[in-house]
Amino acid sequence: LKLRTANPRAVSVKALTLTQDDLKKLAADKAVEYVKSGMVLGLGTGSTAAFVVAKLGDLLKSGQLTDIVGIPTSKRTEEQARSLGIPLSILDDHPRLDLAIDGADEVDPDLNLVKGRGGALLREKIVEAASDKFVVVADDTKLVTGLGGSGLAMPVEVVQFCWKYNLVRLQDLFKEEGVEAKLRLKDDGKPYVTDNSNYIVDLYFKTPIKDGLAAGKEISALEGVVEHGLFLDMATAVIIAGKDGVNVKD
Ligand code: ABF
Repeated sequence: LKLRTANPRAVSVKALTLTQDDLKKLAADKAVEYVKSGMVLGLGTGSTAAFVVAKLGDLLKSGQLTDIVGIPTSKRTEEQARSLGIPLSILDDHPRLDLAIDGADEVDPDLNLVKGRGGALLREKIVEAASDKFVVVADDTKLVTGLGGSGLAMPVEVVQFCWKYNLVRLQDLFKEEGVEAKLRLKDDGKPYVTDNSNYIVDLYFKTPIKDGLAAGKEISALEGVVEHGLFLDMATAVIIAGKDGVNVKD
């Protein structure tokens, strides 16, 4: 892994007053430097990815970027990009993308990720797998030493028909790790429904996942599971903004 610091002094002086949103924006601005005119781009979901989409809109408006086409990873992102006049298309017309930029919930030292707390993991994983490069943008609160180690949710998208079956099986699968599995609910107490009309079962690990690859395979093997939030060996670069500056790991 290479670690580069982009102009750390300039950023760290300002960092004294930087909010988490400022850090997300710094990471987003750095990521947009990877974008060239004419590219087909995967547009991520979440508050950090939204800064990327906003910046792309600005660059298109000012004429600094031309001819880009975006493939959104969620209806939310599609709406934002459309409102900014970013030309959009679908994966069927562009099954191979040049670059995807997206946020993450957890980033480990080997650039493996947990994603999907924003509920868009299925389309994110497909679009990012279809991209030649996948750049992750995050503030430094997302760094973990082991995936699942933040104590927050590791999402699994499941079909509605068998959500309870999947919840019970997932809990059994990780019994030794003391996992708690919960159906994701909206504020009104009704199940959260993804853009693909599925439910999400969130897994809460008491300790970090020991073998992410094995865990991912076991989860995917359950009938009724559509996708899980472990994004292993997918990111080509991670841009992390923190009080010490903006670091690019690739
Ligand atoms: C998407 O947005 C998701 O994969 C992840 O769950 C979430 C991160 O959101 P935020 O940038 O708002 O923290 O990238």
